[in-house]
Amino acid sequence: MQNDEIKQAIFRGDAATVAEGVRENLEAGEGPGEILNEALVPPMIEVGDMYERGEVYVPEMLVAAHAMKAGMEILRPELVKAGVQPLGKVGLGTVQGDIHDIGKNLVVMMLEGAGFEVLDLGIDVPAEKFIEAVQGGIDILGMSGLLTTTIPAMPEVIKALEVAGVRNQVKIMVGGAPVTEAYKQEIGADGYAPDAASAVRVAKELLS
Ligand code: B1M
Repeated sequence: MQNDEIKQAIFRGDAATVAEGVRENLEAGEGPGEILNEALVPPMIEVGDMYERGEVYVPEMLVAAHAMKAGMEILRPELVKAGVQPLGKVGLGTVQGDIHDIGKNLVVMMLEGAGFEVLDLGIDVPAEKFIEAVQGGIDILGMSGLLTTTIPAMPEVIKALEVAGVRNQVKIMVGGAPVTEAYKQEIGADGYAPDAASAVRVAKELLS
């Protein structure tokens, strides 16, 4: 299947066609890294850019990310087999006491779409689980929080990482509606992103 056909399927959220295209191109002998970088990543970058320019909204981005994910599910084992290195590994979860995950899931999908490996830690994540993720070897730790009452868990996790002696092993990115650039600075995180598209840009900057 032509990359442009896969791209159009991602734009309209047609998961079945994206999956079929990836399968077909693998069977035709195309490399999994090539499919990732030439068929799946560019449309997701384009959707992210369109979102940042205000040309599409969260639902369009969600629909595109879901379709891309269908392709990723087929591609992931092939990428592992072929030893294709991800851009970096991100561990991401919603902080303790907080069960909002729509935005966090979107960030996960956009990061995957950009070529990051993502360990989704889920919701209501205690500090210990964030520490374990860092000890397991990730490049970026992402914390999402939607409640003014739960985002104080973010500096607590950062303190817990310091106590565990692993703070310097990882970059920390924070986000969620009540989080701001000023809050990121106040708590000593390394990056803040206001939305899923900019989370990809910030993650790349943190690793550059
Ligand atoms: Co809740 N809720 N909610 N809720 N909820 C809000 C957040 C609230 C603003 C509604 C309101 O009062 N107007 C309010 C918070 C007020 C505050 O703290 N200032 C609120 C409240 C109070 C509550 C409860 C306490 C209500 C109650 O029970 N009394 C309760 C708390 C439960 C808990 O967490 N312990 C609660 C429950 C729920 C539901 C379960 C019903 C449901 C969540 C379902 C789910 O997530 N699976 C829910 C929802 C849906 C919302 C609203 C309506 C929508 C949130 C959302 O999904 N937005 C919300 C009101 C609103 O925003 N209009 C509200 C869409 C999503 C794509 O955006 O999550 O901001 P967002 O994510 C963005 C960015 O923030 C950023 O990128 C994302 C994509 O662009 N981003 C990151 C997010 N994480 C990031 C991480 C990054 C980088 C960027 O790096 C790591």
